[in-house]
Formats: sequence, structure tokens, C-alpha cells
Amino acid sequence: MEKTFLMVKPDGVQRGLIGEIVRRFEQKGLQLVAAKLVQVSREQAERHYAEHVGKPFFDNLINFITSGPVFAMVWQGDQVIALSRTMIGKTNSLEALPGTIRGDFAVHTNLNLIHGSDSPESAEREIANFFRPEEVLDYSKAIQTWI
Ligand code: FUP
Repeated sequence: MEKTFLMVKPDGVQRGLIGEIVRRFEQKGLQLVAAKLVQVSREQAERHYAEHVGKPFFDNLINFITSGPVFAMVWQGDQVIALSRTMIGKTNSLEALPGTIRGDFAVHTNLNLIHGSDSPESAEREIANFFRPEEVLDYSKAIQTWI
């Protein structure tokens, strides 16, 4: 079963949107296998956003993601990486459609509420940057057989 790393960013935590965001993924039928509130360090943030080093928005991005707690999660499900990115919506706020998390709640591209891994390789790297292996649980849901 595929896993992805999802993170409610500091703006989502400040705005009290953790519950709303978790609700959407639960309702969809995805499985939460790890979660915790984290104050991200600069080193951890720079590892997370390594692909953006040198870009004009990099410093702002690191300052933002370390500005307050984030809610880090691992979700599991069939094609969960693509599915969760569809539910999150486009990075550019003007392209994030209503019905998506960003489309419904975010106005700015840089205050866009939530991060989701974009490939299995990113998911593995990002999960390892936030969770020890034993924090990611393996459990079955009775309900899983008929969703
Ligand atoms: P996403 O995968 O949708 O979170 O987007 P990216 O990994 O491409 O970008 C990570 C973060 O960098 C975004 F959430 C916001 C920030 N960013 C900008 O501020 N400006 C840009 O042009 C692109 C990204």
C-alpha cells in the first residue's frame, strides 16, 4: 500500500484547520498511520525543501515553515500520492480549484496550508525526515475491505 507525507503548514495550524483537513482525508477513505505536531528546525526545513535551494522564494519558504508548529502526517492508501495532491489542489493559488483544500481555504501561493509529497521517492525521504520508523504504524481497519 502506498504512503505519503502530508503536512498542515503553520498557516493551517494557526487558522484552526487541522481538523477540517484531517476530516477530508478520513472521509475519502484514506488511512492515517502517523501524526504529530512539530516545531520544524531550520536544518529539517532545508532538508524538506532541498529541491528549492537557490530559488528566489527559498528563504521566505524556510522562514515560513519554521515560524510555528506544523501538523505532520503519514497517510496510506491506493495511489494516495496522486489522490491527495488532487485533493490539495494546485500550488498556484489562482489555479487551485474550489473543492480542493487550497481552492477552498487559501488565497496566497506561499500561504497554501498544506504540503503533500509528489512522488514515491519524495514521500520516502520526507517521511524519514519527520518520523522514526516505529512511529509509522501498521494496522488494519475492518472498514477497509468494503471502501
Ligand atoms: P507543492 O508541491 O504544491 O507544495 O509545491 P512546490 O513543492 O512546488 O513548492 C513548495 C512551496 O514553495 C509552496 F508550497 C510555496 C512555495 N512556492 C512559492 O512560494 N513560489 C513558487 O513560485 C513556488 C513555490
